[in-house]
Amino acid sequence: MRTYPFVLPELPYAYEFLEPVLSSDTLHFHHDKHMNAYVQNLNKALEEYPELHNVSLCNLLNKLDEVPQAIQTAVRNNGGGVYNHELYFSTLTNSNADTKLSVDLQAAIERDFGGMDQMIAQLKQAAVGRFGSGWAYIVTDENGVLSICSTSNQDVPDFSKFVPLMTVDVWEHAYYLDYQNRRPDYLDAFVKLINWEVVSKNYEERKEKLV
Ligand code: MN3
Repeated sequence: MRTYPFVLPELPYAYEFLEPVLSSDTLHFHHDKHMNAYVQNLNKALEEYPELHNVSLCNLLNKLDEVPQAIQTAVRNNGGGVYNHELYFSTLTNSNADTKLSVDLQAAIERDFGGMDQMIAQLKQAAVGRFGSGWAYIVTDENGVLSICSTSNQDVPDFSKFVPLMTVDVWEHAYYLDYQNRRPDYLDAFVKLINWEVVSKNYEERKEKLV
């Protein structure tokens, strides 16, 4: 469980590793500037509140009403930014990697969506349909039932009910350098980057991740 002071995690691969889908320039700006700003601003918000220094990020986000009013918005926006970006970067790999789904996750995808193509279509639909900035996710509940959801800005799903397995960032900073305003083109390319081994591991560990 990560707690204050939060640190910017290293990318789990080189900045060029996601090319040609996402450029090294995009990764540098996205990780080193955008994500780093969320980490620094979250720490700044929590600095004067020692009683929150041993509360995990997921617990902070899931119990925002227990966070002092003065920093609720800062924790919501910047804490969500830290959580969402960490999940986003951690579930990507090179488009040639050909990672494999676990048997359990594959069975759940068949059962809950009718197959991989249908699940990806729903994920893209949620991501394209999100007005303005936000996120789309594949989530599981405690029993392993899968669904698609989306949030706006840096909000996160309800961690007491859902464990996000992966997420796609539809803020323009995630794709503008490479795809300009063409969000659907970004999404068509982005889904080739999903690291299904990591997604499968997140699925297996769902019970430990629920808040
Ligand atoms: Mn982003």
